[in-house]
Amino acid sequence: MTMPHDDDLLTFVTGRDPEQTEFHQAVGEVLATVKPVLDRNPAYRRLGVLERITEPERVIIFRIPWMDDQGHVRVNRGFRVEMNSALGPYKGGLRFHPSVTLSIMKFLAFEQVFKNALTTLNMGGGKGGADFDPKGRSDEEVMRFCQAFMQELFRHIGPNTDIPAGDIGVGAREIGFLFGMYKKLKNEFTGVLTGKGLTWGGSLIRPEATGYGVVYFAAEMLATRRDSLEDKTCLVSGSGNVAQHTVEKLIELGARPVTLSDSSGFIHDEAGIDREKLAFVKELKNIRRGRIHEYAQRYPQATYTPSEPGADHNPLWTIRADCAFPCATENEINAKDAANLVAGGVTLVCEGANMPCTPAAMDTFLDHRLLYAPGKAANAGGVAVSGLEMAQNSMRLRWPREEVDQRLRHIMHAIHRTCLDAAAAYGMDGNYVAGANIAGFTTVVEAMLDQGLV
Ligand code: NDP
Ligand code: 2IT
Repeated sequence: MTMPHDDDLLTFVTGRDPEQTEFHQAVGEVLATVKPVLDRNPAYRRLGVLERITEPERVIIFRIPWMDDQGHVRVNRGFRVEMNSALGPYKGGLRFHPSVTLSIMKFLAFEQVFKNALTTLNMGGGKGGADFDPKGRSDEEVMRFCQAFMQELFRHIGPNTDIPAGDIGVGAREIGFLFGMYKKLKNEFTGVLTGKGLTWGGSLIRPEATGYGVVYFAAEMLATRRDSLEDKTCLVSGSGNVAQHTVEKLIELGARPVTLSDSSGFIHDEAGIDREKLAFVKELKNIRRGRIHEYAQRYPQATYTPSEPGADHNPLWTIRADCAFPCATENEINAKDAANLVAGGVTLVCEGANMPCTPAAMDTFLDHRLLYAPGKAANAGGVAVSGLEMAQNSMRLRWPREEVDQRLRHIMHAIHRTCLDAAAAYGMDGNYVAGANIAGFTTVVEAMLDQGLV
């Protein structure tokens, strides 16, 4: 097949898999910013790097049959997209959510390749998951599902091949069940998954790492304007792993987080979510697996607004604030939400989720010269500490909390610097989107070219 010129590459990628809209969105965003890199390096076009980098090295799709508590057979679809191994074994999370499709898996795996490159650790990019909905399922059902999922996945992964972790719907409980089945099938106790329990190979700070890293990145951005998070009113969406630890670090740094959400709606607590209220949220979400509206019952000064399916904007993003941290899911901020954020006084948007802003929302933030950090830079702390978990597993020892946290801080500081330097090198000072894409892309491409046409 003749390969298209890079101007036509997006058309080619789109035409090949017309239904994969999320994947096209992620590819389109990277292609739009790396053009100057291709112009400066003519060999990149000659060697077909764009064609190679947008095609997964391998995709595995499999059937997951399992039995529910009523004895009914259920069948879900499982995925693992092994996108790029130029920098190391495939690395990236598993998502269990009914919205999971090949398009979602490919967009997440594509983003992961550049994110992992930014950490400077030796990790390639991958992503996986299933269209399984854990909501309302018993622990026993979740266990049987995880075991059935691993009964196929185990033959494709390994500590030097592909190391999955958590993402939406996959936390400590699921990683435990997945690890148990992997260990049994392989008769091996190895660091094949990250996010493990502390007594069986997990790293301190891994549960906190994504959210903490997001806030460290935001603090770095503010420091460029001689500002800090102290007394800043912050909007946070989501109420899972990333949102909880974003709120935790915001509180520690003197900011005032005032919102949290789930797919049913959001709470607004003008007085601020403090440590005690956050402890309530953690118990509600991680142990009782309840809904966020309960927050407003427990703390009646807070308001609860149910989400309106099909609405053209989310009222969460109309609340007056200084900073916004979208930490739920992709495309949760559209152009109208972005305009509302700007009108409401927000000057910093730091993405905890992967691709939470639509391309039009992104343009709004860049046009208004907000401090705007894309997820592949700002939420890289999670996978970075996964990399540190792998290092500790290889050494068969465990670093203290302070050491892991210090390394995380250092990595986030370095990613921030890398983004600014890469953007400046191409005359796009202060554009973190361009900086993250250019720096990640260049690192991966150089490694691919070193390794020949494979
Ligand atoms: P969790 O499953 O712990 O929490 C997800 C949260 O987002 C829940 O509050 C959930 O609400 C909400 N949510 C999920 N899907 C939707 C939806 N379609 N509409 C509205 N709300 C939704 O996941 P994480 O906190 O781990 O992940 C959140 C984001 O962060 C994702 O984009 C993920 O890819 C990204 N991320 C995660 C990392 C990690 O280490 N965990 C690392 C880097 C990025 P509900 O309960 O109603 O579904
Ligand atoms: O999107 C992500 O970076 C994650 N879900 C974490 C991946 C990992 O391997 O820790």
